[in-house]
Amino acid sequence: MRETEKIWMNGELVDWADATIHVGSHGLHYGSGVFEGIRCYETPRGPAVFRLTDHLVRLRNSARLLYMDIPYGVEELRAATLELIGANGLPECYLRPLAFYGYGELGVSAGSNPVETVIMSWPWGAYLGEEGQREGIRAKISSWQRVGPNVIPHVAKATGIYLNSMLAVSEANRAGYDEAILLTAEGYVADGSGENIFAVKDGTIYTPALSTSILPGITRDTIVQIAQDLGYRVVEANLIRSDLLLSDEVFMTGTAAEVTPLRSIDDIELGVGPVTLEIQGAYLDTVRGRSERWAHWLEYAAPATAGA
Ligand code: PPE
Repeated sequence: MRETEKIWMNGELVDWADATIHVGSHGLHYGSGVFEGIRCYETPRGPAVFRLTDHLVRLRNSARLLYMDIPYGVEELRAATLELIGANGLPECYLRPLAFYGYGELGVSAGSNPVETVIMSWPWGAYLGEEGQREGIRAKISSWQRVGPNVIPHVAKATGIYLNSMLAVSEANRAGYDEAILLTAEGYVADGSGENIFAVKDGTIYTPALSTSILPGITRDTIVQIAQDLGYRVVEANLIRSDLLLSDEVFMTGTAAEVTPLRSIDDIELGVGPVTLEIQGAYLDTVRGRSERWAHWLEYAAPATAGA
């Protein structure tokens, strides 16, 4: 991780090195936190955060599912995020808001612990590599099942749930693959360790429904709308692994991963196809402020320079 100057912590900007917590913090012991991953892009009108408010609303909803009251509202966190971007002065960055139960009682029940709220920002390039984004990555179906809706609410972007992702991606990496695809207990395709998944077959685009233990990805929602606007039929479907293996194209989406093609799954070659490349191009045009159609998704960090 490349260090930046400041971190926003509980209402103020502190130096990177000073953003520390006690080892007795609840969130460290039990994974009791919620977080977001957001990207700020350089655009012709200055740095713009992609769908910032939507991400912060998801953060609030994630907290609600963990009985957690974040002491800052969406509007306050929005202002804090923009302030941090200004303070660190990077044209592009990844943003990581995080709220977790802090130091107080130990023991699983977190009722009386304070909630700590932070926002970090740092430069983060292509999540699955520049080459992966261009030439596609090699994925493996995981032996680990995606956490089910009655295990941990998968619509919450909760820190503890990421042990599931960590195991899956570690298994895949150790076996020589770039990324894992997790299935539900019933065998339906859910998502990647940090991405949603799409399959293209005979010109139609398929993606697992929100009920299939997936994170309701903001990039997923973006891609559905962009693809429909480009004239594609997008269908939410229960997909099994062979649906992926017999698709014409498969790609993954996420804030960090953007749109990344899967060139093979379990060593069955798929290659990188034209629909994926068209959608990838349209997505990058959108986040980089080159599309009027979706301009409302960009939240500018420095309104003073807007239109300059
Ligand atoms: N599924 C999972 C499991 C997931 O973690 C992400 C985001 C997505 C789908 C896509 O969601 P969205 O970003 O809203 O389109 N994963 C974050 C990276 C995780 C990591 O820290 O590594 C991200 O992309 O920011």
